[in-house]
Amino acid sequence: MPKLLLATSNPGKIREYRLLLDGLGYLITTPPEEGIAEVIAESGSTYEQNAQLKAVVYARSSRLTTLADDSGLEVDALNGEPGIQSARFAGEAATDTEKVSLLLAKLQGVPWERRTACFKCVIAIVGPRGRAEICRGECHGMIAFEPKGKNGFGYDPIFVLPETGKTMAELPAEIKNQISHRARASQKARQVLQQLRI
Ligand code: ITT
Repeated sequence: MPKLLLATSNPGKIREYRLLLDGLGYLITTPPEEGIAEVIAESGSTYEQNAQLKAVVYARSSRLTTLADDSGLEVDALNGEPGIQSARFAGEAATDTEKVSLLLAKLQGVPWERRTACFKCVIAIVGPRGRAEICRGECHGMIAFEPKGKNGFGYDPIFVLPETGKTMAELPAEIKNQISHRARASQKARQVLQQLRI
């Protein structure tokens, strides 16, 4: 079975991709499993550039088909912040809880109807021929007034899906994996990965 390297150090993303890319005939592997420890400065100014940067660097050092994900949360009342800075929004070493607290503090006093937000996910896949394919997905929702739920990662405890009235962190992984920004981008990524095997 060919290997597919998930070029990420985020355990939440790895958990989700193991399910989202199941059954494609790839053996999913991670940088530590391949003995690779790249430190990449995400120097791009778009999700696309950062995803491509991560995929290309890891594909070069692993010589494997490689998938990278650059994602983020865009909050309308904050003019799209934290956006591509979502991971580093509260400083390099901040925990998910600290990031969530900072975001809630910035939204203090903002009423429900103005708390609209969107999760974005851009996947870059680099195959054996070195060409990068890009797949995008998004998911619209609202920012809660307080965190709820223990599932998922990152900003999931404060991202409410209006159609369910629940936060992403209150939903089981199977449901998040049907509706999330990453799920949507992955539907396209599955097609790309299938093509690369032919
Ligand atoms: P890699 O670059 O190693 O993949 P990262 O966490 O630094 O890991 P990003 O630069 O793409 O990845 O940052 C995305 C951040 O956006 C992530 O750290 C979360 O805080 C947030 N995020 C992305 N997808 C999310 C999701 O499905 N649920 C909650 N938060 C999410």
